[in-house]
Amino acid sequence: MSDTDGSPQTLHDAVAATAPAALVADGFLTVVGAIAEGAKRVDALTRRAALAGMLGDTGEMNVQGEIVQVLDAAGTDAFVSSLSDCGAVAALACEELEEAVFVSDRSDHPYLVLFDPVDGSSNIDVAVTIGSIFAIYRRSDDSPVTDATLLRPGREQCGAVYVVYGSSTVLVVATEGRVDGFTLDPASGEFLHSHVQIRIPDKCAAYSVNEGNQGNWHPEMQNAVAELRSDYGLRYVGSLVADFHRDLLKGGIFLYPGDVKSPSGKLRLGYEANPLCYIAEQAGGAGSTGTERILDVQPELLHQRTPLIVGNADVVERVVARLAE
Ligand code: AHM
Ligand code: MG
Repeated sequence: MSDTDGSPQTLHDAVAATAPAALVADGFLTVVGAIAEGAKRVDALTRRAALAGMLGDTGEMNVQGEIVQVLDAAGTDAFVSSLSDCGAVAALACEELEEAVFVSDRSDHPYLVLFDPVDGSSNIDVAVTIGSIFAIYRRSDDSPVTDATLLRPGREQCGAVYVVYGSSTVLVVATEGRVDGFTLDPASGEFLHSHVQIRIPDKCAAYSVNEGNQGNWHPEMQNAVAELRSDYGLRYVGSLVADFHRDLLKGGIFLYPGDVKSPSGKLRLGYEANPLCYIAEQAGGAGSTGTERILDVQPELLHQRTPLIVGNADVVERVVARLAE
């Protein structure tokens, strides 16, 4: 979408023009703006990673039992402060924080945000693409926000965002029935509308899975992936956002299944699987645990893991059918 002079619209103007009016009236642009501000900070740190002291780990372990990278901690600070201060968010949950952050119970803070501040952080030290992922919900009423308030099935999201910090930095935002991409313009420091109404192409171009885990997969999953292997090329970055972004734009399927060692897989429901499956569905794709639509899973824990299969709807369905055999 472009302004009358033909230049691309800003994130603010394009989302204001396309998001559901009820969301725009309720501060959705403020939330997206706060995500964009945090993302610019993470982008700046990523671009200068070694020079900004952003390589390596902090020596600490997060709630998932994973080593916290320096950029994980900096990204957490950036988004917790931009979202807490924006004036529209009631509570936050973040991959790196064991407990939720409760900001305000006031009715003029209608949004809940669950996020992964720096996804694919094992790739930071080797200058490979990373990302940030956000699930956005509207509070269902004005009652005080508690941990339970944050355990919503993904189908109740009112929007979702991811940012991919790659050879360019792109912020993708989805609301009901619509997905758009915005490229960070280094000259103006603005996210500008570059990908209008994204739809997953009909044809699946590649499959994406960590083949190194094959020995731990159940036989049904081994058979399903063998079929994918014979039909498609393999692409695997090892950063979920990077793999998902490629699948969204080029067509593809991403799998991180459960296996004999990790029955629920590796990825987290609340701030990885749910927002990406919401975005996939709005763009014509699908997301499944292997037995259930991801967006229908009722979360029981803030940091719960889930098997994930997401991408072209027909190929996701085909894998789900194989798993049921
Ligand atoms: P993170 O959120 O701690 O970075 O971990 C999630 C990442 C995903 O980005 C990626 O899809 C997956 O872990 C890769 O895992 P593996 O190295 O086991 O293939
Ligand atoms: Mg992650």
